[in-house]
Amino acid sequence: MSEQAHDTITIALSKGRIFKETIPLLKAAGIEPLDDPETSRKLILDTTRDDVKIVIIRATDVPTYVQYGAADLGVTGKDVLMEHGGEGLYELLDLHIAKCKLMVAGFADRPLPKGTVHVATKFVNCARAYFAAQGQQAEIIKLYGSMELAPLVGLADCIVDVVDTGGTLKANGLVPLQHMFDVSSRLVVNKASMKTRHEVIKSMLRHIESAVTT
Ligand code: PRT
Ligand code: MG
Repeated sequence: MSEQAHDTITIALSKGRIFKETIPLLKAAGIEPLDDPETSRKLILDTTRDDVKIVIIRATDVPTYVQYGAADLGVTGKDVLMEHGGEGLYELLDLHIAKCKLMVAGFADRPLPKGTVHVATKFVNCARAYFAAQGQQAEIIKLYGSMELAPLVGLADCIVDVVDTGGTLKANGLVPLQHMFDVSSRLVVNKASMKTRHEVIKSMLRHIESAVTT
C-alpha cells in the first residue's frame, strides 16, 4: 500500500534553543528538516523522511497541539508542560536539553511580605500551586514576558520565571530566592497517536533515546 497523508507523523517544535538542541536527536531517527526555521518563514517543514513533518510553533503552544492531535509528537520544556497540565498527552522521554530551573526571584535585601505576596509570572498555575503548598497567600499577576521588570516598578514583590545562568536576573538587580523545580525538555506524544501509531513511534523513540546524553 502506498504512503497515505494520514500516515504522516507530525512533530511540534519551537524555534530557538529547543529546535537547535532537538535536531541532533531527531537525526538519530533519520529525521532532518529540509528548511531552517531561523531563515525560512515556513511553518510546516518537510524532512528527509517522507512520513515525517515538523511544525514550528510557539514553545507554550506545543502541549496544546499535541493534546488535540494536531501534532503526534512534540518537544517542550517541563515548565511549559507543568503549566499546561499534561491533559491528552504522555511524557515519553527526558531529552536532557534546554536545561534551566523554575525559580522565585526578587530583591536580595527585601524579604517577601508575610501577608499576601504579589507574584508576577507567565507560569500562573505553577506559581499558584507552589505558594499554596507553602501556605503562603499569593496574588498571581499574569504577564507574557519581561517578568524581571515587575518588581522594579512595584508591580510585584517577586517573579516566578525560568533561570539558566541568572545573568538576566542580575542585570536587573534581582536574585534567585527559591528553587521550585529543575527543567529540561521532554518528548511528548498524543495519547491517541500512541495507540494508533504505536510501531512507528516506538521505533522513533528508540532511536532518539539512543542519542540522548545526560
Ligand atoms: O521566547 P518566546 O517568548 O518565543 O517563548 P519561550 O521563552 O517560552 O521560548 P524559548 O524558546 O525562549 O524557551 C523554550 C524553553 O527553553 C523554555 O520553556 C525552557 O524550558 C527552556 N529554557 C532553558 C529557557 C532558558 N533555558 C532560559 N534561560 N527558557 C527561557 N530562558 C530565558 C530566561 O527566562 C531569561 O529571560 O532566557 C533568559 C536568559 O536566562 P539567564 O538566566 O541565562 O540569564
Ligand atoms: Mg524566550
